[in-house]
Amino acid sequence: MQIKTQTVNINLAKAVREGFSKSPKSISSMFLYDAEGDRLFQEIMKMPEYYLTRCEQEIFHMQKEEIFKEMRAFDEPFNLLEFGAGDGSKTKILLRYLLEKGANFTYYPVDISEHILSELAYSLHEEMPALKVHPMNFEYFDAIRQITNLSRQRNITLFLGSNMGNFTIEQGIDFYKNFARKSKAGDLLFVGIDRRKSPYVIRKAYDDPLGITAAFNLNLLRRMNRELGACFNLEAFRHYSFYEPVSGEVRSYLISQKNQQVHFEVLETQFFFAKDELIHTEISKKYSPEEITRLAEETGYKVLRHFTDGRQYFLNSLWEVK
Ligand code: AVI
Repeated sequence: MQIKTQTVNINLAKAVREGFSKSPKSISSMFLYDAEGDRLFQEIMKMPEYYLTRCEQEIFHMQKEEIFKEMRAFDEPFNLLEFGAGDGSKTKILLRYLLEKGANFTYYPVDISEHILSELAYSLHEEMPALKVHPMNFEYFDAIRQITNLSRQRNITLFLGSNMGNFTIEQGIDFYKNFARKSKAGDLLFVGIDRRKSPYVIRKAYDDPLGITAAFNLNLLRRMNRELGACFNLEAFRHYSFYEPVSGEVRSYLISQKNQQVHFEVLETQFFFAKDELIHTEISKKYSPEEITRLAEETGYKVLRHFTDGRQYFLNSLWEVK
């Protein structure tokens, strides 16, 4: 198979070499988001079982006035950063309101997907031509390094959609501490968090009957076929996810359905997958409000306020850098 060098993803190659040499095999969930992964995630957000997006939208629609009052968003100019901006479907509710009310700010959406970021920039230009936008195509930790290059105005940073749930506890602590260190006193962080709730509700959100989540997970293999010249047969793996209510983690895996050897042309190597062997692909952690407050305080922030939806499924928490 002929692989064009420009399509070879060095980070993915490194992640595969490391992650597939461990037991159990694993790969970071950030590689779920190629163009097809972005599209499938947008489908997931529309699924009736995936309550997260609608709960957060409800919070924004119902409480935007209160949120921005608490942020003091109309007092002085500020930088509005967003980690993992995605298609901006929820953020647009906030951006529209800020523009309507005359807030003075520049929007910096950060995303690892170049594709989704350029779509977002285009749609914002069409829908809100007055908005000042500077897209930043970085991984989260690289983006943090860029933050000191922004103007000295106050930073208000959004980290919505339960994106932080995809961190392990250690990664989350590392991320928030790092971010607090780079921030100025008084900078704000507004995080969207999926709350602990009935395990039945959570389990369904990650294993829908139409198999959209399964397709999203399996797309990782298709991506490796395309970008690393791998020869995965997608039929020979199955999506498996479960919610563990004590840790509050949904864990997602791909499970090999038979003994199989998969060759990676670009890596000039092959990996063996035994029947029923797992590849761990994602953690989606759920938090209680107490866990959130503890996490904020341990990592250099003071919680100003929690905002929640009518069913108390989701929570947006506003933190100030100490
Ligand atoms: C992007 N992230 C917050 C989603 C989540 O809920 O963990 C990704 C996802 N994975 C399966 N369904 C949705």
